[in-house]
Amino acid sequence: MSTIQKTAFITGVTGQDGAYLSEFLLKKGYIVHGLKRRSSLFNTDRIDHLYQDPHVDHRNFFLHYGDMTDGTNLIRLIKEIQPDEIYNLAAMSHVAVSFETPEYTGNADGLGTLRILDAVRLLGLEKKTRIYQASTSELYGKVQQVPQSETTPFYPRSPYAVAKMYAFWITVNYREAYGMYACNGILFNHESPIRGETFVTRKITRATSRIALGLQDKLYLGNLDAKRDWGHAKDYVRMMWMILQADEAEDWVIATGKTTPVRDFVRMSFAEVGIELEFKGEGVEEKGYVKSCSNPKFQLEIGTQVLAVDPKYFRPTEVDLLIGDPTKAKTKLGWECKYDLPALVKDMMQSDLKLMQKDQYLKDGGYQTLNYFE
Ligand code: NDP
Ligand code: GDR
Repeated sequence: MSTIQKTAFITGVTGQDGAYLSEFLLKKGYIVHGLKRRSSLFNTDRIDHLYQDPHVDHRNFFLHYGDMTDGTNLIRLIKEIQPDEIYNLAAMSHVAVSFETPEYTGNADGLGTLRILDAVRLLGLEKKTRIYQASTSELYGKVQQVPQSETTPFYPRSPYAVAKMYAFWITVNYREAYGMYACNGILFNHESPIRGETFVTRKITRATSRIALGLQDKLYLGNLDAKRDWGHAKDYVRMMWMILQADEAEDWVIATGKTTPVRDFVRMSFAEVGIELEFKGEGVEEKGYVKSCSNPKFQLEIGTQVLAVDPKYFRPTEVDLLIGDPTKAKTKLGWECKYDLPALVKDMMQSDLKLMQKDQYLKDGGYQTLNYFE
């Protein structure tokens, strides 16, 4: 039985989701084109295992330079690639950083989405090209109702979320105005061993590994009370693809349906290396201490302080509670999560422990290691 080989264009291919999605689509037999930014150093760590020598025949993975703020570049690329599916994952994706760079965030995350949609329209590809827009649970922002579903009203709480709200509605508008197959996946937080190092989960699993190995003394965090619905990125990229295979273009919530405070994520990460923590104090005075250490490999004394709150990580406006209702995706598309939170924490901790052991060898050999804890 012969099947027609599909072509996908992924913006944000060098990011966490772009890397997992590329792998997923290549395994499905797609030709994958990715948009990467020019940077002064290589920025392709997450996709280096997929890289193909440009001088060999029969390649199915291509990278193109470009930027979400450069409309002519996007039009030219989409014209050349003629994609069956576009996954618009590129974004300045850090909520706290968006308060520092609000105009750029609006341009890349909000107008960038318009540039993709309008390129497809301009090129007359409305009936050929399906578009996935990376929408976010940050749209819900200030808690109005839980669990949050496709019908929950939005109340964005950061320049990032406001930009993504424009992107959400312009996607809906182009679907309704021009009959385009364009969908929003409203994804709740999803993490993995290749999560960016400054998002809270990865910051925690990296620091926990470093503290256990004696490479770092303390972990500084902001709001420990924030609650997030955390899933595994591998489960979520599968859903991006499923969304574009559905008969009708719609918007979908993807979440686990469970929520956990940041403090408990810390607790679970330390538990993975046999360290039990106890928390004392409140607000900015809260601290975390070693209560017991059952793993003889790690020499942490009982009572050692390993966690402190630094108010510099507080946000001007916070999103306190996210918990998604994925009923629609489960019933209409048959989506299921393979990873629960303990499995996610285990996966991240195993990976970061290995990574930090490398740092330990380097340090023991007299080499400098990365000492950046943002
Ligand atoms: P990452 O931050 O890991 O990746 C973002 C990607 O966008 C990177 O490839 C980055 O390039 C690229 N990028 C940033 N700005 C530009 C620009 N101006 N032009 C071109 N490319 C750009 O994010 P994730 O993989 O975690 O998330 C993917 C998408 O999903 C994002 O849009 C995010 O906002 C959204 N999202 C993520 C969730 C999550 O929990 N992970 C939840 C809900 C939505 P570079 O590598 O060069 O920095
Ligand atoms: P979020 O993820 O803002 O939900 O956005 P992040 O991991 O940055 O924060 C989650 C919660 O943890 C609290 N927090 C800290 N956060 C960071 N980064 N660093 C800290 O030291 C720290 N201490 C406490 C935060 O205040 C927050 O409440 C992510 C991104 O991937 C977005 O692109 C995506 O849209 C949403 O998830 C869904």
